[in-house]
Amino acid sequence: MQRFQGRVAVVSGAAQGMGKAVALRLGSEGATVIAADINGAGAEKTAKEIGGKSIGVACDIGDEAAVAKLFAEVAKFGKLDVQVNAAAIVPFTPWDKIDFAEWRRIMRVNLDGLFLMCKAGSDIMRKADYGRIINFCSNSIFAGTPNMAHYVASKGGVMTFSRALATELGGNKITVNCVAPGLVNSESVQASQHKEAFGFVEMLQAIKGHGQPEDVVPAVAFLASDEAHWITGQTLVVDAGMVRW
Ligand code: 4PL
Repeated sequence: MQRFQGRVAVVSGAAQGMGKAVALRLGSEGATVIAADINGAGAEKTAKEIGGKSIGVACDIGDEAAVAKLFAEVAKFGKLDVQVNAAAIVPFTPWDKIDFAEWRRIMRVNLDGLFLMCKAGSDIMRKADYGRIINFCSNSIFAGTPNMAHYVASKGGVMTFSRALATELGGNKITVNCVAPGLVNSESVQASQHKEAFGFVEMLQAIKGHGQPEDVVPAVAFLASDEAHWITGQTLVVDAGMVRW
């Protein structure tokens, strides 16, 4: 399939995990991708793997000035068709270790960063009366997954913000949807104690196995495609049936 021929896409969190997997797929289907990540070298590596006019940009999405710099690069492409917001901090912090600084560290990236990215992206999309925004939620908002109360709160915000943004941007024919993965075997999970939860999570899944970044990609690509124009404000759980709602 070549659903993104001639399309310009920005993907945050594109240096690793699901963000990288999504960036590679959009690129392989023809998109020019601006791969953004706080790990600038990793973002550039992703862009190089895609090839063509794709670029990598170092960006801390929680920093308003850094997001402005990122979108100065996006503006050079003349339009923005697709925005995938995958960047997030995935903490493993027991409740008694969450102080206000730790709470703010997560909110700053997972929610403030999403706000900054969606504000800048939609400012470009509104001019064209076209756009696809896909935000990364998490099935932990349904499960109340332990050791990440601040993360769960931030992802609940991602879902409800996306609903509201879908309403605001519908008049401009911009869709805003979420995917809500379960536990996925990404670099950030492998680097944390979350990796110890695969057995428990698998027990709850309707379909057995350990989620991989590539398992989430098709849902994102569909929501990013032209033909998903009648779907907005939705959250699609992509977790092998761990959560059914
Ligand atoms: C079920 O989003 O949804 C662990 C770590 N377990 O980040 C998540 C589950 C994690 C999740 C998540």
